[in-house]
Amino acid sequence: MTEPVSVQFLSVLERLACLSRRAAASQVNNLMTRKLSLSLLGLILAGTANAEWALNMPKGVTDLSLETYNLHMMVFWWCVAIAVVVFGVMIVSLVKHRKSRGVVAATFSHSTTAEVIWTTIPVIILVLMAVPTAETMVKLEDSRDPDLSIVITAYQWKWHYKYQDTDVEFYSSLARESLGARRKQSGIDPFSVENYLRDVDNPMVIPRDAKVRLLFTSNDVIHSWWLPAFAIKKDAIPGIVNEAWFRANEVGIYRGQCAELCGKDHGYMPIVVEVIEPEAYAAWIASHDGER
Ligand SMILES: [Cu+2]
Repeated sequence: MTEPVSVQFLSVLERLACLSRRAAASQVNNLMTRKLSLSLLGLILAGTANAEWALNMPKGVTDLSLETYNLHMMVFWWCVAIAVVVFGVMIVSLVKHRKSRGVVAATFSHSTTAEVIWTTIPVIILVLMAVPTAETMVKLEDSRDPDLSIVITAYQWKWHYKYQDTDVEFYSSLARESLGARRKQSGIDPFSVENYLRDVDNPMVIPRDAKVRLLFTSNDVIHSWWLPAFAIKKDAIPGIVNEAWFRANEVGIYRGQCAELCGKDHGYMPIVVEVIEPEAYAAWIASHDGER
């Protein structure tokens, strides 16, 4: 029996819809593949474009940043050794005692010798890690007798530096060039801006070889002052004063950023510290004292 025309028409329509659905699906797939390969390409290119890109923490330019780096590497190699031993024993046991070889499982439970060994070895490793760590932590906390103290107050979204015992104080905000380029449809290519989003209008200026004590607080929300070259990352919390110190060994410009999600412009409050020779610093402080 032939179907009525309307039913035939409906089935043709259904088949057409099915075909178009398949076509749409394959189009979406193509689009996804294209997008994915483009993003992967972008990632690879971004990696090569940024020469400063590195996986490990930097050694920094202070004695304590180097000590922190060495501690980090020591713990890292301990972890590698532990992983090699533990996974090695596991893999060897799995292969050597596999069922296909007809190995029968042991039936004992509790072994005092094993328990003593797997308690003693980790304790020894932890002590070996804890002793140098405690030594470094004591040094990190010892901010006595500084040559210079600076109060750093965080704002949404800039930093304020006040040099104690002087009239020097100023705000440090995102540099004008970055500010212009970050605006939507600014027409400025961010890659054409030097130190894009990592530059400020007024950097913090510090003399080389001076013990600088930093006091952190905040005017609004929690921020975090992070400068990898000095191995300092301290929270700036409203109503609380945190402390850190450093002695920079090398003249140079060091960059960091806020490391605590602090609002919509969290990504736009970089930190720049300029370490200069003591004589140049004396001239700088004299020219800025009472000016701002
Ligand atoms: Cu912040």
